[in-house]
Amino acid sequence: MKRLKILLLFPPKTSQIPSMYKYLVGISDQPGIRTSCRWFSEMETNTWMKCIPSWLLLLRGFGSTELSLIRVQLIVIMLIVVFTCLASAETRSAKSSGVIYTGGFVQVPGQAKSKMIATLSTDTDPVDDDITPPVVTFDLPAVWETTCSGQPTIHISGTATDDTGVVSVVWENQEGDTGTCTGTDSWSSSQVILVEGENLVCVTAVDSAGNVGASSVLITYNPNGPTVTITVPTTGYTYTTPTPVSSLAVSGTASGDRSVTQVTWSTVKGASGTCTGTDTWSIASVPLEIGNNTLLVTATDSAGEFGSKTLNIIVPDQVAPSVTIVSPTLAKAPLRIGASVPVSGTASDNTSLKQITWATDKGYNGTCTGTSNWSISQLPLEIGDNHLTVTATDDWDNVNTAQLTITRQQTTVASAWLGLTIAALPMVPDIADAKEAVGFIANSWASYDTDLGIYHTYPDVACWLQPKENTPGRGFWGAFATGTPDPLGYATPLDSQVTIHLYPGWNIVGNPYNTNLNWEPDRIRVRVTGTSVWASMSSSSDSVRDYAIGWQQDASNPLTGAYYPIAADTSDGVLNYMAPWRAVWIKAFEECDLMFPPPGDPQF
Ligand SMILES: [Ca+2]
Ligand SMILES: [Ca+2]
Repeated sequence: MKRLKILLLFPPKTSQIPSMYKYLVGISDQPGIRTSCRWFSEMETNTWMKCIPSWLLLLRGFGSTELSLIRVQLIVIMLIVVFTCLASAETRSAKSSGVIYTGGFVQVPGQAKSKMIATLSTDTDPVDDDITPPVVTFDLPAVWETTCSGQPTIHISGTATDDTGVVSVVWENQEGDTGTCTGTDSWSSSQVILVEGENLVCVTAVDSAGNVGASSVLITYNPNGPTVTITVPTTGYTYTTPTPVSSLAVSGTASGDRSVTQVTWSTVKGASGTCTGTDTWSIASVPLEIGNNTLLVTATDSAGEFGSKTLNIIVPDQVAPSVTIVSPTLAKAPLRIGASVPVSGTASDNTSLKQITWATDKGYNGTCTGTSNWSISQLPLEIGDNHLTVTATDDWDNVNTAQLTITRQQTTVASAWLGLTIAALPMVPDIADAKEAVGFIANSWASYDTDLGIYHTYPDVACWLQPKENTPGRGFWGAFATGTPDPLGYATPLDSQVTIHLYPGWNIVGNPYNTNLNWEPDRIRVRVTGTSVWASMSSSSDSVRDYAIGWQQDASNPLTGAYYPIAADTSDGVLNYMAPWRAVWIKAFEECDLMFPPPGDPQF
């Protein structure tokens, strides 16, 4: 696996195109944030590049004849990428035919020191899909532009993160000095060499796929300035407070060839002030926030020369995040039908959330999509209780959890929905599109419109499961292959009342509940439209017949079958209950509402 990287840039500080120059090349996938940069020398200009504006210089040659053809091809693409980026002031990254394009503007803080822009790289290993470079950040120096004095070396440190893992981290300055940093995810080096004046120091991280990410800092080195040391709370580079305090006392010394006239301080959180004392100075109270409060102490001498020292003061976050499961609700969780359920919720933290993960006692687990608003697209469920634990983790690895028990109900769809069926869904389905929800053969799905006396056949939306809330109680003709799907949704609570509207004539009425429903005309209620009085079906013979007609598939040929009666009386061939997932014909003589006794409400 070999990667060939081509990098573009704006020349720093000059509009001239030199034949030899050192250039900072930067790459970004987010406007305003450098994710990569690198120094190059031996920049070449070629005659056919003259069409490019003089302020935009190009790429280094490969110096390898076998690559010349690739070079020409890529240069053409490169120009398109560059000008696209210039025109849109945005960045983008794409991969096509083994070529990775990344482009965009990067405004380096503190004027036009260097602005950088776009990169292409060839990916000779099409199997490798990692095109994400590591992201490098500095902890020290914590600000992009800083100063230092004393010894001509500086300590730098920071982090490098990557989706597949960082392999190595190196630093390099514009003089060509380079060194390997200690560590990868957390890296540091105490031996970065400085020259008097401005030093652009670049740290480059490489991931296992060869993607390069980098970041830089600009350090102004003044060898004549006073040397500042920090002695309290530590002489090291980093101090982590034992508890989340809001302020800290800091003190140290300053000395040089001339007398020190003033020592000032500032933090990256925006606090600043003048220290008490000079040769030995102190700050009574540096205000702190959770996170890194890098402190910069600067001493000025009688000649106006200055020197500085930084200390990372880290205040730990010890507050756990909060996490809540919003859907399913506690009321719906015991009612789930089907092999999975979408889950969603919220989380929050006093600093920031790293990730939300989930696991069930059935052995399933994963990472949620999102953090403050998180979701699990489909949580796998097994029949019975599924204990779900959702865990929120903040950037400091504090955790908190939320639990919910989701019960997947036993269903008998497979037997009820074999072959030709008068089907019912005792549930509010997740999906209104009947085909998507129940998966019948071809377009073999229809509802009967008693009022109009016609069938509505799929894809007519009149036979869809909408409004979804009105699905319990409806009935449909459907034809199913063996191995019918389990529709996803929430069952009707067994103690809830379902009102079913009937029109004069034969109506297809579904069992609204996921259980057998005894046919009890004394308890089944009827209310004539326009009135408010419910009467028993037994005493409503002018409104509705007190029996129903069901359909039973032929076991040997389920695409055929025969009608059978459902009534209170259990004489020959009569069934006295409605099975779940089935619907029946019921004849009304006038427009009325029907209500079955809820199986979970014996008082009904
Ligand atoms: Ca990567
Ligand atoms: Ca926290």
